[in-house]
Amino acid sequence: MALRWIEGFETDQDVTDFGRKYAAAVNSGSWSFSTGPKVGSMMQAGGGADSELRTKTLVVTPSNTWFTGWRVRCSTAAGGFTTVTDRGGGITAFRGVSDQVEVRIHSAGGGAFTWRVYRGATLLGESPSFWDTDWIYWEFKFVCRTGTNGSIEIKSRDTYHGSASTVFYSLAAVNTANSGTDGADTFRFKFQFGNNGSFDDIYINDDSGSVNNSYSSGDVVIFGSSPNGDGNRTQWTPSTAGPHFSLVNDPPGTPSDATKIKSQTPGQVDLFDYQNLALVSSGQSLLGLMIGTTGGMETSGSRNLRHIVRDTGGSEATGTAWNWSTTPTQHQAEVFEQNPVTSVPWTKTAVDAAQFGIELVS
Ligand SMILES: [Ca+2]
Ligand SMILES: [Ca+2]
Ligand SMILES: [Ca+2]
Repeated sequence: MALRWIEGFETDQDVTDFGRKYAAAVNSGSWSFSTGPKVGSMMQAGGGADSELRTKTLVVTPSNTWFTGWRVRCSTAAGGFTTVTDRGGGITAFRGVSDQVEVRIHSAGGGAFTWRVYRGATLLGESPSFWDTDWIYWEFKFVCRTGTNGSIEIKSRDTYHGSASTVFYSLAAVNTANSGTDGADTFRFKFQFGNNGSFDDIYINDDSGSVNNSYSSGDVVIFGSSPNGDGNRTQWTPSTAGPHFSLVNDPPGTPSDATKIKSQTPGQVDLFDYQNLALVSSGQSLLGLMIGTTGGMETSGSRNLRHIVRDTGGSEATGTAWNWSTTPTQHQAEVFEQNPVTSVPWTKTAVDAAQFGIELVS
């Protein structure tokens, strides 16, 4: 597996949601959400302070080579980039809690921007200027290594700055491992743009596995979907009698932990229908899918749970079991790069018809 994370800012939008989903979710810059450039919602950074999302550990063993995509718009609206300064917005690769290398948006003045590459406080290099008053889909290759073994490569997916076949900026033979050890396992997305930076459609791949092991090569769109119907089985106990799905499809930005389903009977399954995918055409292949479940122990004890995927034909597959042993509400995310029932790439047709849910294993 090589697809490690996706974020489209649709199903989660407040600091409580993000605090469960991410290792760190800092909203000192007052982020907000509005209609996205492609589908669903986007994040807008506000204020002058840093906001950030830092992923949980994405891999057990750090990988040297990573690919990330990020849709960014740096509006030049009033109050924007009139001074030449690093704005602190960018992507940082970490090994554990140690930062390795950062790619940071820099306001170059006159409405122009550059990407600056930092190892700690050391400026390693700076890209050519770009003009980002409309959305640009950027992709980054991080090779996090010591000595002269590290590199950074940046591609742009717009007409003016590049394409899938061209490199916008390349920095080779540099030390990109500030910790002194090769590898990264965590990424931080930082947002600090006054009221003028907007963001969407993040993916993170490493170079392992047979798919999603390089750039995703394009204008990647992340679609967020919530349960919109009860599926094949509703064996868990609802907090309020009636449909189960409406207890667990809490609106983004206003999570309600009081509405929920619960179980203490191993083997019980709840499955849900989900909103169909927008934008993509029928039969179109998808890069991957990530399921997220929010929950925890109601009082005490410990339980093993796993995600369950039910294909349109009625066959089912299960994900990797995890354990919850504490009462604070947590978030468990799991990537299914391909349909686990058929072991072929997901299509819109298959995702739209599939059901996803949760099993109390033991
Ligand atoms: Ca979005
Ligand atoms: Ca709820
Ligand atoms: Ca559906």
